[in-house]
Amino acid sequence: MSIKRIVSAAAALMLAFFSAFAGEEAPAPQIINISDRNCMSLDGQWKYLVDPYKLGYHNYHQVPHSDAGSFFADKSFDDDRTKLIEYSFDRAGDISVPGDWNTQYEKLYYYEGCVWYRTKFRAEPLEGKRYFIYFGAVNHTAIVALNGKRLARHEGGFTPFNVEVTGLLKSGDNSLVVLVDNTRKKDGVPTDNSDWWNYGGITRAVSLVEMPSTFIRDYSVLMDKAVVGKVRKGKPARHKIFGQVQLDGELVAGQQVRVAIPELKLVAECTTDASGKAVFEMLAAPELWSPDNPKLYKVEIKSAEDKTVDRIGFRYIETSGDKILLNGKEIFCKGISIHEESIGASKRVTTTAQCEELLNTAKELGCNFVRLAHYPHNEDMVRLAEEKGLMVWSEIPVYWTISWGNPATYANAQNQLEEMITRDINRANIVIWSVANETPVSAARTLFLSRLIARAREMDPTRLISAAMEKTRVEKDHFTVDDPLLEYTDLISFNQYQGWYSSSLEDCDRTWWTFDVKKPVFISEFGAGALYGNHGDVRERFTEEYMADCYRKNIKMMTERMPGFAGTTPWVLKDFRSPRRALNGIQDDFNRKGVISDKGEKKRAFFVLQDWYSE
Ligand code: GCB
Repeated sequence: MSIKRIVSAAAALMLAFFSAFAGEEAPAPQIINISDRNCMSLDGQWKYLVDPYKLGYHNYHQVPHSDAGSFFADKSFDDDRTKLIEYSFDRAGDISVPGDWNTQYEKLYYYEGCVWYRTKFRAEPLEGKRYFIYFGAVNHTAIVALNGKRLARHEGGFTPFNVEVTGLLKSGDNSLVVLVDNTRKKDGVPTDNSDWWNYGGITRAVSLVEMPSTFIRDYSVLMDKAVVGKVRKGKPARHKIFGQVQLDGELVAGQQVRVAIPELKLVAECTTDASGKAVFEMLAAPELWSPDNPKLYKVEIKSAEDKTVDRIGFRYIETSGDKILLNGKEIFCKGISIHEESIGASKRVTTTAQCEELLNTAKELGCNFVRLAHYPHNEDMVRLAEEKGLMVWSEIPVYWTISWGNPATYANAQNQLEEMITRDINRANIVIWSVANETPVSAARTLFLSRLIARAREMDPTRLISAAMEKTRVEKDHFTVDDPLLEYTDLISFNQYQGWYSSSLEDCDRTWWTFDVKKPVFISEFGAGALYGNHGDVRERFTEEYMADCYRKNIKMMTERMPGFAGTTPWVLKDFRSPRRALNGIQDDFNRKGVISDKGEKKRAFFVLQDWYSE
């Protein structure tokens, strides 16, 4: 082959490669408070095609297909049988959206890879309106196409995204195709190794959203902790309520925006800058949100063409020495960690009732706090927790051994952090953003995490920021946390499994702790495994007796020999599916550290924790 031909073949390949990525740019900026919008649900039975070799995406030499040549085109063998079309969504099986695929079909239980989803829906787009397809979450990457045109690619399995379809949405029938890929990747966030089920699919609700041409895309309404002016006896203290409103559409400086809290008789009138952002502040003495009084106010936000209403609570959270203060008063966080997996069927949560069931169990335990592990949970979960007076620790799946040196991995982690904070910045119950879980200490990792922390503080100056770190042995039974990340976090928060992983039950009785910095100590995990109904000697692993004793000993250790102990979220509310649990007859693909079983039965440890929390 001549040099010229090689060069032109390479150029053709490059062109094919890059043109395939046209239409796979990032989605439109996130629209918040979606439940208040004019939405048409696209949930229901979609068609699905399993595609482990990405046949519908690229050819046998792995050159990506054009839109027309790919499954995004939604053609069918039956359209014209003289043509070779080797797929048909119309002939494919049905799959529920939202839902994970693993628990819908036995053949997909362990499946990790690509699955194509297709739904057809009717629409009547109106002149002058803008349209978006909103996805609550798709695990892990999604490429979205409408009516044969590829539009956007989103990475991150637990945060929402929306794709603009204005102009493409047709009157009458529309075809929406999503290529979902849950392949685990070394450079991914999470990485290829974790301790939860890698549920694939369109796991949260999908809707078609109609917006005015210039609309309110996102906003924050936050309370500053500083008290303004003198506090008069018997009167609530005044604070600054501040925030910003971001418009989307035709942006010129000087657009009017109004933020009102009718119950407080408060109105802020402000105007946008050239980028469509308006900032405001007002003084107020609201009734404060707390676990005992989860008060929410109706907040109205108006622009020339748009209006949205939210329910927002006001509170302030801070630390003072080794104490956590909520609204200026010390609070002990009585928590539990929760995975987003339903009780009973043990699948990805898809309904409000399933969120209710998990949170009500936490309330029954006596909790005022939940750690929503190890990724952002669905919005219903956070909002319901807010109504029930449960404070929340919310985190991104930077878990164990991320590729710290890879800029793309960092960009992915930061994007997930930003999407989480954008969606939930107005939730009063979220008191901690956490950037990582049990990450091995190294210079590259601390730099990675400190950058995430700086970004979180920049987006939201009103919350505590932390990470679930790990313990360090000083000598024999004496432990501490020796982690350079402590310089950046508000808490000394860490997971410790005294009595389960690293030591015997008796060791708990001797373990003692000291810390070199004075910050609140938060035990983000402790626990032990037991199969519900498995009884035996207190020293026998996986019996309820062992687990209950481990809880008793840990509670004693933390309350008596851990200075600055300010809260805990034991691991974990419910037995959850994990591919790392291979002990048949006991684990059967479940991590058995739940204080309730996968079916919801209460283990003895549940009552130990409940008794302690009720003290
Ligand atoms: C941990 C992890 C959590 C695991 C748990 C366990 O430290 O943070 O994701 O599931 O231990 O059970 O091993």
